[in-house]
Amino acid sequence: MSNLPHDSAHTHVTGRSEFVDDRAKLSNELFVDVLYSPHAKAKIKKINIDKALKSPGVKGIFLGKDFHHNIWGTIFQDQPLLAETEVNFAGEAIALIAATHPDTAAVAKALIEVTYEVKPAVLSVQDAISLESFIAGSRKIERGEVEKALASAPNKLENSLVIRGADHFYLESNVAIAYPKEDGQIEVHSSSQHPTECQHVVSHGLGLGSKDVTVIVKRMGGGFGGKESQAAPIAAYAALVAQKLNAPARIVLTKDDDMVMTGKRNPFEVFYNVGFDDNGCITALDAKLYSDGGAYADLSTSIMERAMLHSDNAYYIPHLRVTGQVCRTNYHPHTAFRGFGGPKGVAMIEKIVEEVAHYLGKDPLEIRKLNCYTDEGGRNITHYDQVVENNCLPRLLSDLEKESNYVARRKEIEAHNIKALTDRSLPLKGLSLTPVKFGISFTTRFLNQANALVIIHRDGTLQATTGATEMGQGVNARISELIASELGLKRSAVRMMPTSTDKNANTSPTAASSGTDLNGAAAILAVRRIKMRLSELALKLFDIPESQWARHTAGLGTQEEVEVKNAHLTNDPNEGAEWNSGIAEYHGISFKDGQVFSAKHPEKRMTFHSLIVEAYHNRIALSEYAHYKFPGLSFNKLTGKGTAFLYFTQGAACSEVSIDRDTGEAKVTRADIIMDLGRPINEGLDLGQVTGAFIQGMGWVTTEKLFYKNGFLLSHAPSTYKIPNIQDTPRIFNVRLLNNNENKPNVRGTKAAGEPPLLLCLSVWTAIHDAMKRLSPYKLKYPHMELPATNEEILKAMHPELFKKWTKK
Ligand code: MTE
Ligand code: QUE
Ligand code: MOS
Repeated sequence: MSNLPHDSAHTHVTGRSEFVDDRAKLSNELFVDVLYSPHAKAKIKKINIDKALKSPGVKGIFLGKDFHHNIWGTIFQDQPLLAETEVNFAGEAIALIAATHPDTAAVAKALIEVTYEVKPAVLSVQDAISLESFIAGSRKIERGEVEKALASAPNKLENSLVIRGADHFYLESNVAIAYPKEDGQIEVHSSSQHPTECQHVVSHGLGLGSKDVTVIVKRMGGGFGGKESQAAPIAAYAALVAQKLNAPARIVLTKDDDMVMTGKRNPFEVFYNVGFDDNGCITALDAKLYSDGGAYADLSTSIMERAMLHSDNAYYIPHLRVTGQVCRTNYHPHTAFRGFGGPKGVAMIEKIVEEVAHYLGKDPLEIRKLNCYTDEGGRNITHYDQVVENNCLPRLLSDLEKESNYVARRKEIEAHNIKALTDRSLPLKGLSLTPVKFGISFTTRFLNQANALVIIHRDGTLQATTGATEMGQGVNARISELIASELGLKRSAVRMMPTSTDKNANTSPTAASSGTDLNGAAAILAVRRIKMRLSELALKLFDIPESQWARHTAGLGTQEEVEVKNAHLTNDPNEGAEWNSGIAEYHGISFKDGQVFSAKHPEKRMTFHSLIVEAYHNRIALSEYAHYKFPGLSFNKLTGKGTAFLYFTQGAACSEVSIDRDTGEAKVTRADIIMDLGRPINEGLDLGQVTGAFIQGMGWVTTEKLFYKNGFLLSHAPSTYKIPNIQDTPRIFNVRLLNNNENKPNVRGTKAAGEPPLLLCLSVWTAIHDAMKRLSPYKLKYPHMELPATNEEILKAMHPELFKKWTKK
């Protein structure tokens, strides 16, 4: 384990990191602007581009008909690249304007005349349900006898929860530059988590073979799921202009346009019936999940599936039925966002736990511990029949209870809130501790594969590429560290090169937190094959006087070459080493600190560089390519049963909030987090992911609220959309990693860190409820609030009578 800085830290902070729009402008380059619909639903009766075409500096205007295939979609191909006859959301692209300058493009855009016939739009999950406006069918995952268990439960609660969306708010908006190359080829530089998807959408859209489209992703200025599917049409827009006008074409969305055009985290509405005994042991749960998919399918069905698979979170619920239905509305197609469906499923069950505790007058932590998955009594099997291996949850709960000083603080807060009831100048305080268990793997099995290419140059430095894309999470730092460590080199000896579809094809999106797990494993397999050959060579060289080595003699043609077997290309991840126990060793040869030596006779040694030079002169291949897939996945989407995940990343957070009585503002005054990330590759990067994800999640559950008017997003800039800033972070913020050496299935015993800690933000949301519980209206009734619990939402809960006249129904 290391603690090296992010490989781009120094170029980021000095402004020298290259993002797509930093690429120098070519002299004939064109700028592409997008005209989109202001209406959520309308028929397009006419598009008149005549005036716009005559505008100075305009080189072309393109419509849906200009694409070879005007259709795309990640799971279902249901979405036009450019709307032709109808628009189904406000922000849906209709026309592309190619001009010599962004300003001239904007002038021309205003001259395009679109005649709409505005239609009634579906603008809520409720409306979609009553109109049966759905995307794909309803899904169900079920265990036990839910009806019976509910009927016989001593206590029952029935309720619902509204969960709203959130914008990804990556710093770099969607962007692409397409270069026309000889013989009809196109090269696209994109800010995408999924270059292969961009390649496919571009080639299909333009009527080219994939062989003629290369998509390159050097890095993103953040993705967070927002650039998993939705970067692809942007790439296609640039590519279309480049193809039609035979000139480089650059499209750079403004923040406002990006926010209006692209989908967000899916809003959800969930309905549940829960049965529990007098101790608070949950015996039955019947949950119905509805999500707002927006106008097109995008990834919403997979997101729903993950929500259903996370409706248990950390709890064993013997009789559990969860159904899921994606609704079709007239909002931008909602999409992947850190956690995918997980946060929605977990929000529901954590709210249920809080309600059960409130109903029984118990501390919610007691209910959590009581229902937590344990290895005893068969209470370690999920509703989809996967065994929870390496279960750290009980330990996380009890460790964090101690470390956060939960019991004492609970008492203090109780005493404080009693004072606050009579002294309104005091804030209300709340405390909550929530766990997370997040399954690592794509639930779509075929996506759980990756490939890597590793190259050793003759000076002993390396380049590597995989299908993984760098979005700030540090996947390049981690993979280069894995490669370097196998060869006993410093990380700085390995350069990760831009992700490119001409080197790594048929890749999956860098998503589901599995970027390092999948691509890092492929990279290790590749480097181990080279290492196998190098080890055999070293073993043989140690018995040959150096004067006879090929580098000295080969020029004269006098020396026999050392023959080395080509490492057999199996797909066994354990090739030569326990996956979990670290570095592989072959032929008793060790690689350490830039040296290669016999483990038994360490005096027999040479430098790594020297070995590489010798390998070259003996005509030994110094590059390798490998493919890797997660083993053991058996989830069946039809039955909703099986091993869906390679393992679970787990964690727990304890948050304290302080609520201003006049403004409803909730401040997180303290947060304590323990995360189980197995055996980290780079602890600093992992702590960064945990901290960042938690704060990003805090925004979702507190201040980030999307305001729409007739389906058009009004809050499309930081002035109206409030993400957390540095003052919003907890003043006391203790984050540590659990020491866990037992994650056998994954590369080096690590656990993915990207998404799981986001779900810990729910402790903030439940802590806000915890504070509200002290107020008189909520002695018996649970203080139901939406997610996010914005200042307004909290004020409304504090003073329901004052808000009556503004509240519908
Ligand atoms: N961290 C940063 N800095 N920027 C990002 O865009 N995306 C998150 C997470 N951490 C993201 C991030 C999401 S949604 C995922 S799925 C993972 O990173 C993807 O990368 P990984 O699989 O390499 O962890
Ligand atoms: C988590 C994810 C994804 C997922 C499933 C998860 C994801 C994703 C897909 C997906 C599914 C079907 C497809 C496809 C992608 O599934 O990011 O192209 O045909 O893209 O559990 O993050
Ligand atoms: Mo992350 S939501 O899987 O890109």
